[in-house]
Amino acid sequence: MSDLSAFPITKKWPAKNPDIIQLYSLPTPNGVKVSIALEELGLPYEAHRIEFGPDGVKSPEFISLNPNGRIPAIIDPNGPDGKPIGLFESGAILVYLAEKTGKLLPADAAGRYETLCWVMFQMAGVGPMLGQFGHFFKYAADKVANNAYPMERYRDESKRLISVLEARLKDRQWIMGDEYTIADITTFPWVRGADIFYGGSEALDYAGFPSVRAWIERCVARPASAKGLEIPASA
Ligand SMILES: N[C@@H](CCC(=O)N[C@@H](CS)C(=O)NCC(=O)O)C(=O)O
Repeated sequence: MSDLSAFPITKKWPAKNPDIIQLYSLPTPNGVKVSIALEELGLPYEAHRIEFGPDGVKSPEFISLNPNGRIPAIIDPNGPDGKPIGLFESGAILVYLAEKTGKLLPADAAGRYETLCWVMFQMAGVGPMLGQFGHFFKYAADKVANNAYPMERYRDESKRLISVLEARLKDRQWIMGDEYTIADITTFPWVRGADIFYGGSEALDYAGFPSVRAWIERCVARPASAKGLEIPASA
């Protein structure tokens, strides 16, 4: 049996089966990237639901695994050289899981780097911009009632980024063509989430992005991806 005692997070959220991947997450657009990848890969894992706030993501035990205090994070008891490894940042976790299994990332070097370009495009652009849009559009709308500029700035940049995706997906099934990859897994939960969580599809003009909408439907129609969207479930 694997010994995870070097990871203080396992004291607060004990592993029932320390021999399988431990996922610390919530079903948010960043969190579900990892549960979707784990489901698509068919890897055994144990999901721990970590709430926002001082008893969850900001607790010393969680911070010991991710100094940034944000889900998702994982421990893989069978990491490089067979030793346990802890990881945070959804993009890094997806690359790790893809490389560990040789799946969800094209085998040829050029395809692999092209996929990573789109993963970075999401990590640095789509996620942060749509997140800020949602903040001003939904959660802090009362704080900017007299100043539309913050919402408009992030709305317009979000629309521009989605138009980049629209062009990419016009004649492709998935971001990388015929292969479903970590580029799709990192991106679709955010574009879908701006509608589901923020009610932003009209403000972001989703009607004008038919290829993106059809791609989201294809992603959600994959049973493993649909399942990952709900994990970790509430208690
Ligand atoms: N760049 C990080 C972002 C993670 C992130 O922002 N997670 C949010 C949930 S979607 C979170 O944990 N927020 C908690 C907080 O802000 O206190 C990643 O992709 O893993």
